[in-house]
Amino acid sequence: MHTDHPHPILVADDSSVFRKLMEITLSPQYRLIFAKTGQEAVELFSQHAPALVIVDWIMPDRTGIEICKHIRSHSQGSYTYIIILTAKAEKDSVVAGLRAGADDYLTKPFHNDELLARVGVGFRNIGLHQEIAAKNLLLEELALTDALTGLPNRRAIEDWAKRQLCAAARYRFSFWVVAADLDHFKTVNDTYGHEAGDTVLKTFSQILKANSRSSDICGRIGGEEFLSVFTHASKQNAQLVVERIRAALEETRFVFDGRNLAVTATFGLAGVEGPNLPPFGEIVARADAALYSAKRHGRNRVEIADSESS
Ligand code: GH3
Ligand code: MG
Ligand code: MG
Repeated sequence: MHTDHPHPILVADDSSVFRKLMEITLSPQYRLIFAKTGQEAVELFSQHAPALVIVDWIMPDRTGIEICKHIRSHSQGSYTYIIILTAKAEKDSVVAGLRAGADDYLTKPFHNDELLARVGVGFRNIGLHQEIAAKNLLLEELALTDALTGLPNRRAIEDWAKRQLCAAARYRFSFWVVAADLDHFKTVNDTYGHEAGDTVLKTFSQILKANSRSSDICGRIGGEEFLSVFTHASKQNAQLVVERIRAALEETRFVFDGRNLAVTATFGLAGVEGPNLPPFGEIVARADAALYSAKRHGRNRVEIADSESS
């Protein structure tokens, strides 16, 4: 019975005798695919993305070095463990093979149990590579996510926005930055406690998310400050969306300590459009200036920065 390896082992050898010997030893435990030539090995590699490749050092059309190099330069995301097979213990080819990217080698004629043991080591290595890749992915996600709300954090927004801003300049679509800040939020914390404050932050996050397109981004950049970016929107539409968000929060009733509470937020908007766009930080600064002007004018409102390049 095959063990549950999702990816097969690719065995590349021009000798039918060695292919048969490999099959006898490995097929009870592993799923195998066979290549008779170097060219076939390269093709099967890209078709099947094998986790482990056992490759004969000398084949008529390609050398083991070429195949190792090919595999290393065409890796499809996951690590491929390569074992080379050399006819005798030719130290030179072993060294060259390891240099070209092989992980291990076996000398022909091989010992069945040694082959099995080395393949086992290979899969152990592959398992470790997969664990590291999964952890890296998770860490990357965590590094870009605000833990309280699950929204993208400042770094994630900046990364995304900088790329989008280049596209906006090139394809001339509009780019809007919305800065939002909850009003008198310190009072919410002071009166009802930090947990109540956190509930408000989470609810506001949901409102932001529900009112932005999946092609846009909204995130929490710190404390009770949020930043969103809308693209492909007219001034009117951008204003409409933000007004809808403002109203949705205002209409939400929170119940803390048996008391009804309404929370509001203030918004600043800044938009650009055209072939020459200012850096992202500059647009954020303009949105912030509009936000603070709106705070001064009474809070719970939306103000738009004077347009420059639109
Ligand atoms: P303004 O209307 O001028 O914006 O007043 P404000 O009270 O909202 O602004 P201020 O910046 O003085 O206070 C922000 C408060 O946000 C202070 C802090 O208690 C609270 N805060 C920041 N981060 C968090 C958090 O993660 N959770 C909770 N519950 N509160 C937070
Ligand atoms: Mg505030
Ligand atoms: Mg603040």
